[in-house]
Order: sequence, then C-alpha cells, then structure tokens
Amino acid sequence: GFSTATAIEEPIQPPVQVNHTQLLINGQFVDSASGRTFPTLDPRTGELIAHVAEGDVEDVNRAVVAARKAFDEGPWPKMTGYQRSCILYRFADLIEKHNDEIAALETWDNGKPYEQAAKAEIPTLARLMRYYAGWADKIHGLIVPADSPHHVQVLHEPIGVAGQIIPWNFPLLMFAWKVGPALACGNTIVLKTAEQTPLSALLVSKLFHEAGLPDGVLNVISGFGPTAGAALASHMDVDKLAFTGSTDTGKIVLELAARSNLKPVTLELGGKSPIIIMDDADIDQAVEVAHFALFFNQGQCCCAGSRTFVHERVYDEFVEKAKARALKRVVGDPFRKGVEQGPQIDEEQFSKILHYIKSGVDSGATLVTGGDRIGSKGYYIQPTVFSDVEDKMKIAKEEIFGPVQTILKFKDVNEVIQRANTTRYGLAAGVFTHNLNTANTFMRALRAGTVWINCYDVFDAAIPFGGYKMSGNGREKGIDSLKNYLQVKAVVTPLKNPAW
Ligand code: TXE
Repeated sequence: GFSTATAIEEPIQPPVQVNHTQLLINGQFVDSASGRTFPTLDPRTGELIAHVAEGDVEDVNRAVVAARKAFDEGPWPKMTGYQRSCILYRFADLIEKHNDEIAALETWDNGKPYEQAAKAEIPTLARLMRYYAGWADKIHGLIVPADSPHHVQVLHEPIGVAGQIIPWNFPLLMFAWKVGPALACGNTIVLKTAEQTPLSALLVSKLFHEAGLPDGVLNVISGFGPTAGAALASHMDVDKLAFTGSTDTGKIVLELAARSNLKPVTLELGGKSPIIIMDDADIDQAVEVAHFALFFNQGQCCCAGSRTFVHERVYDEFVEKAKARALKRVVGDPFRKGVEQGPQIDEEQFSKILHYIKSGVDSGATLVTGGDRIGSKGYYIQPTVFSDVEDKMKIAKEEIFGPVQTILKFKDVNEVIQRANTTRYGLAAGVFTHNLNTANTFMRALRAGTVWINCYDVFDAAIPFGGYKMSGNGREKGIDSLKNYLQVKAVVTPLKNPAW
C-alpha cells in the first residue's frame, strides 16, 4: 500500500520563523496602501502560516515609481557590469549561508519536500545567481560593417522597469529565472509573487539588499492576479513584462500589455509534454525516469511528462512496473526525511486534480493505482496511474498539474510523432531509445522547446528553457534570457576619411 502513515501524523513544526510579511518597496518593508492583508496557508493542513500585506493598484504604482527612479537616476544601470556582478555574487553567498532557513520557508509555504528544497532548489538558486553574475560584465554590443562610409555601433542597453509575475510551484527558481537576467542587464524590477507562496521571495530579497542591492532596484509585491498582477501587466510605465503561469492567464496579461503601452511580453505557460518509450529502451530506467518526470514536485511542473507513450511490445511490462513504482512512492509530511511527495499547493488545485481523476475513470481509462486523497487534512493525493488512456480523453489533453500519470500505447514511430505533436502545447518532450537513428528522428520531429533523450528534467543555468505553440514565447536561462531584457540601439556616424 501507500506510505500514508506519515501524511496523517501531526505536522512537524517547521524549523523557521516568518519574519517578513510586508511589501518590499524602495528597499523598505511597508504595509499595503489599503492596510489589507491575506492569509498564506500551510498545504499540509490548510491552516494559517501568516497574514501577508495584500498589494493592489496603488502599491504597484508606488513600486513602479521606485523602480523608475532607481532606473532613471541610478545607480543601478549606471554602475559598471562588474559592480553589478559583485552584488549578485554576494547575494549567492548569502543564499548559501541561509540555505536551510530559506528551504524551510519554501517547504512550509509550498509543501515540497524539505530535502528537495534544501539539497537541490536553494543551491540551484545560488547557482543561477552566479551564472547571471558572470554575465553582468560580459554584455556588450557590436561594431557592424556598413556598405557605406559610416561607423555603425549596435549598443545593448537595459530596457528599463521590468514587471515580473511568477507562479507558486517553484517560487524561488521562478524568482531566479526572472530576476537574474533582468538585473545582470541593468534593469530594475517590480516582481509579483503568487498568492499561494509569498514568503520566500521576501526573505531572499531582504538578503539581496544586505548584499548591496540599491533601494528601488527590486520591489516585491504580494497579492492576487486580477488586482496586483493586472495592475503590473497594464502599467504604462512598465517597459517589459515576464510571466510564468497558466496559458489562460498568459493570454490575459498579453492583452493587458497590448492595450496599455505595448510592452514586450515573454510567456512561460502550460504543457502536456509527451514521453516516448521505444521497445529497445532500457525499461527499468524508462520507468524510473518517467515516474520522476511526472511525479516530481507533486506533479506541479510546467514540463511534467504528462503523456507517457509506450510501445506496444513493452506496454504491459511498463504499466506493471510503473504501478509498482507509484506504490513505492513515499508520501508524507514534507519536513520528514525520505519523503518524496508532499501535499498539493492548495484546495483549488487539490479539487481540480481529483476532478481530473474522476474524469479519467468516467471516460474509460483504467485506474491502475491510486485515485484518492490521503488522510482527511491538507492536500495529499495518492500517486495515481492510468493506463489505456486515449488521445481524445480530457486527461490526455489538459494539464492536470498533479500526481497523475497517464499511459498511452503506440505501434510505430510516425504514428507516435503525430500523436505527440497533436497538442496546443509544446514545452518539452522525452524519448527513450538506444537507436541513434530513432533518437535523431524524434529530436527533430518533436515540436517542443526541450527534448530530453534518455533522461528528463535535466536543467542547467546555461540551458535555454521555453515553449513552442501555446506553451509560450521567449526563452529563460542561458544566453537567450538576456535578450528579453536588452534594448538594441543602432548608432550611426559618418566616417570623414573612410580609408581609415
Ligand atoms: O495559475 P495563474 P494558477 C497551470 C496549472 C494550474 C493552472 C492554474 O495547470 O493548475 O495553471 O494555476 C497571476 N493578471 N500552471 O491559477 O492564474 C497569479 O497571481 C495578472 C502552470 O495558479 O496563471 C500568479 O502570480 N496576473 C504554471 C500567476 O499569475 C495574474 C505554474 C500564475 O497564476 C492574473 C502555475 C491576471 N488577471 C500554474 N491572474 C507553469 N507554467 O509552470 C493570475 N495572475
């Protein structure tokens, strides 16, 4: 059976205190203009962690004024790249110093396993900051040879005030993907965190100021989407918008940006990423990686491998082994050692996932294991596996964003390419095969921003990440992310003596 025992025990007291619940505007923690707050809840119990200042239009306005001033008057964009880079490096050092405290806060507010936060995510936050610190003094333009007697320079300048809206599934990694490149390029920021997870960004932003970040460069607003988020997306004095979240909300913010000042928008949206397992694959490895690809982070990953296509010759074996692996998954209090899966983020996602499970059963898929909640408190869901899933079913088409693996059967390469690509999304894909020709065919044919061959969810600060089709536009991380935050200026001067 499931390792449910730990889930229903009394929750472990988190080894951290909540010290910052106000908005961070111009380097100061302040209450919201309205004085209103909202509760942030513990996903293990649904109980209160803290009341947090609720930002709205007026607070976004104040934050944009601060960011504008910090951009126009400096010192941030006027500092040398090396000076900016030193502050980013110092911030990374402080993250390492406070690793366990930051990880505990992230786990408490989000529900992800503490070991995952402490050993992987917070160290990755530091790594990402060092990556962007490394870029800060290496961003430069070009001298372009023109077909006329002119000296042509192409300058790369920061865009200005960046508005950034992030989700709750990886609060600090999303913070890093957005804040890192924006600051390396010399922009200033107003960041809106997700209403489910406002706490960790406030803590690390405080550390950023300790590292020497000037006031007004990074402003952090807690609050809701249709109020604070929409105010940021439609603000006339925000020069660029970056968003990660659902495809539906992505459409809204793009429209708000267009209707206001046409600010450029990068979008990181949903997915329904295929994993394809050929009959020549190492089945045990494929089972393990496909399990990880779907269940990692409680299934709350934009690039979750959420359509597992298995070749008919190895299908039955795969389904049996996937079931056995799901049954072994350790679900429980995320602060407990050895726990692989904590609770889902909130009541809304929890009910949405249970609804999809019911829809899977109703549409005739085979429920191989799981299918229910665990315990009566908090948002724990059994690791769930469906087989006999068909392309037309809702569970094969829509993003479930939970611990629900859907396994589909296929016969040949061309068929599965066509089926894998028949989706409005195009974020990621995985392929398991030992045949080089097959791998080459898939890597070119799959319409996705990332294709993992014989692996999945391998991330790196230097690897660009983003979507085809309705999974978004623009790339984060790597050299590509810098382009999102740079304005290109051509400067042309006549050459009086073209011979020289
Ligand atoms: O997303 P939203 P939600 C998917 C996943 C999930 C679904 C809904 O399928 O089940 O989205 O989750 C802000 N103007 N992903 O409701 O609404 C909001 O406050 C401006 C995939 O959490 O997209 C938050 O900060 N901003 C995803 C952010 O948008 C608005 C990660 C994301 O919330 C807004 C999360 C508005 N009108 C969910 N409405 C991924 N790609 O990783 C909301 N927001």
